[in-house]
Amino acid sequence: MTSAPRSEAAYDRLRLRQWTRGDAASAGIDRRDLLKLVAAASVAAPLVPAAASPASASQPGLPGVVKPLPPELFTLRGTNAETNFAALRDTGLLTPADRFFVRNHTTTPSVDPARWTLTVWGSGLHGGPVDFSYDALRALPSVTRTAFIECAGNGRSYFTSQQDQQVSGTAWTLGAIGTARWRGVRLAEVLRRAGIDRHAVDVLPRGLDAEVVSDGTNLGRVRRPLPVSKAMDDVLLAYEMNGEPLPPDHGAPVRLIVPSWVGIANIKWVGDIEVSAQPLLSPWNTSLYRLFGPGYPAEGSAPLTGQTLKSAFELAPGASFAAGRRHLITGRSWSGGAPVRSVDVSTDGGVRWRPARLRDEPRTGSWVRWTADWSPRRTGPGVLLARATDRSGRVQPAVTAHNTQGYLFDAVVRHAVNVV
Ligand SMILES: Nc1nc2c(c(=O)[nH]1)N[C@H]1C(S)=C(S)[C@@H](COP(=O)(O)O)O[C@H]1N2
Ligand SMILES: [Mo]
Repeated sequence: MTSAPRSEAAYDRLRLRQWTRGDAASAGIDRRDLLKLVAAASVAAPLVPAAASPASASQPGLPGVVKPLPPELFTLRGTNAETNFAALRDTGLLTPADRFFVRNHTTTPSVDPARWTLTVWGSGLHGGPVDFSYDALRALPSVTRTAFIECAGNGRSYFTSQQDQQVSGTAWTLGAIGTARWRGVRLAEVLRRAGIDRHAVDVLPRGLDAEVVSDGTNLGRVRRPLPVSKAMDDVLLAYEMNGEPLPPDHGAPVRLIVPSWVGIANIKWVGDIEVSAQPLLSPWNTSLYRLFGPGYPAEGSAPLTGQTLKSAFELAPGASFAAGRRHLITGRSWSGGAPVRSVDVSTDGGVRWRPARLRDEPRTGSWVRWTADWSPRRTGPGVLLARATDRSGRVQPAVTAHNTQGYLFDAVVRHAVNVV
């Protein structure tokens, strides 16, 4: 990973300065609308509650999502479906596509690969636009890698339930993450074939899903610029997930995989990629996916890049355990910064901690499964905690600093259980 958050911050100051002077482009949205959105981002609105969806009773799914979303596997939240962590207990390292969370700004589009083309265009190319058909893309050298995708707002609801703070956005618990094995073409390969110029600074992939209208403002199609350094590094244009063609809800026929970065970078249903010699802005790197609030500048932090550090038990909320028996408790930990080094577990509400047993070789951009034994003696309510440390030395804190949109929650989550 070449672009440390610090260089992204410096680069972003340049991007914003150029934008103020009118040298940076915010195509697809009016400048004044974008400024208004940035101003509004520093105020938190209430969380979107879980959908009390009448559809889920008769037909387990969401109108905008193709795959079934049975309640034992998913919790529906607006247009999105959160994976129930308890449903991962019998899965391996990889999350099967039928259990992978779905985050849709609008609805899953139906894209015919035979008629699909990827258009690469913009001022950062030597020549004019270059089109790649699905077959042409599949004929290029392929690479395979295991990577998690995690929404920047994963864990957001704990700002409210654990820290008593107001944040806006989807009220995820910890299930807005999944890990899969992706196969595709390196974005760098495609950009080189399209004739990327050394003056290129930003790469803007855009989805083929519907335009997003938020509070009456049309934000345009989902798109978020990547600095050229990241785009040329480890990003994939993926067409396979766990050995199968990409499913519709996860971006068929082709999506971006941006390892270790916030979920929004992984643009689904990509239709075109602008390569620009000028810095680019979109709502998804200005008013969204930055940290806003008292501790941050008015225009927010630099755009979010790497994910943070988290742990989750593969248990339902309030899960029951029989007293006087030995139980195997399981969970997973992950970090966008470095491989997980160790995980500690507490079964007494955080007084004593002991190491969990790691079941996987920790790797960058993936998660590790872990286990611990627990023999509860006394009946009644209890709290389980898991705290990960990564190889950069980062440890999950007790509290996450507040930001209005509830991004990057990394504090230790208190998982309520019942001993019976
Ligand atoms: N085109 C498009 N790409 C998108 C989105 C979207 O709504 N449209 N959602 C983004 C967000 S916020 C996340 S967290 C991930 C979720 O990927 P998944 O639905 O495959 O789990 O996709 C990202 N890519
Ligand atoms: Mo997301």
